[in-house]
Amino acid sequence: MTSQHCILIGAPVDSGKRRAGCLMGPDAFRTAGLAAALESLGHTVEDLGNLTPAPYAPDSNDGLVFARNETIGWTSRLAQAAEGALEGGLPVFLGGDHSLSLGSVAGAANYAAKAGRPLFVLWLDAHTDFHTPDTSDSGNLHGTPVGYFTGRNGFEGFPEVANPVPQENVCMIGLRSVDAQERLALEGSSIRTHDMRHIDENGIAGPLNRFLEQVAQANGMLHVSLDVDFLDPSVAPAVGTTVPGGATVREAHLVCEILHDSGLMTSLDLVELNPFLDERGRTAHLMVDLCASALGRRVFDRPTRSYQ
Ligand code: 4U7
Ligand code: MN
Ligand code: MN
Ligand code: MN
Repeated sequence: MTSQHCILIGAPVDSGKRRAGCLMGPDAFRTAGLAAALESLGHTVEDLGNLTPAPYAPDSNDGLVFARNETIGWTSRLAQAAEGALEGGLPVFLGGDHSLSLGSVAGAANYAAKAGRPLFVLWLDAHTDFHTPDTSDSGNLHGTPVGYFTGRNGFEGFPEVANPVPQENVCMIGLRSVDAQERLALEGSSIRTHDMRHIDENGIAGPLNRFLEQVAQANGMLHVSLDVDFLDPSVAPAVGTTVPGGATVREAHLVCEILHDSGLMTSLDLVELNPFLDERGRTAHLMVDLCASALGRRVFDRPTRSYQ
């Protein structure tokens, strides 16, 4: 197994929605033993501690969009951090709500552009997060990262997206809550969307393997964004946006195991954990176990599949 240098980046982002608690996420991941789990797999681990947002103007919060300026501050800080950390290893962003991915993915895209490689994004989520601040009914920016990093309009005041991720390079798995405006925009896009019915009928490995083949053929970098609500709330209750009918524990592990075997993942977000809503740390532990699977934990070795 190839050993990696894992760079843990705490991002206690809580500005992406009104219900507080995700700011406790990074410390919950640490408490659940993330660093030790990765070290036991032979990796080296460097924990950069928790980031703070770049300076931002106070938010009045009198309009629909919540904490816009604070999220702008986080976005520029996180983009910088992602671009920098990719120089030295595999960044693992410990969220924080999903608005952190405006920055983590934009920064990964900048790094990929410098390296002359395309960036691909695997979005594991109940939601598509394809809103813009103009289309969102809730005004919660954790529903907008994919809109942002694919270069949709409506993000005035946010750092300019220098290297938008092409829609063809985005694959979503786990979907079961898509708003009308997102559906409309997705219909005119080439983002690959796999809803839970698709997983029920076909299994989860097929669509993932097809996507990974595309990444490998393009010599792409791969950013994986894992939202806690990808999982069924019965096994992962520590999330504000529970949607029944999510991935099982085994489906989620299989995704992570396949990701590891592919050798293609270059950065990872663990997002939307709200420890305030957890039951004796079970969701934090499950997320840590999934991260360990993505970095090589397995029961038995098996022949490696080639994606080239
Ligand atoms: B998450 C929602 F209306 N679409 O925009 C919205 F259903 O990062 C949910 O995936 C967004 O958890 C969920 O508020 C964002 C809603
Ligand atoms: Mn999300
Ligand atoms: Mn979600
Ligand atoms: Mn959520």
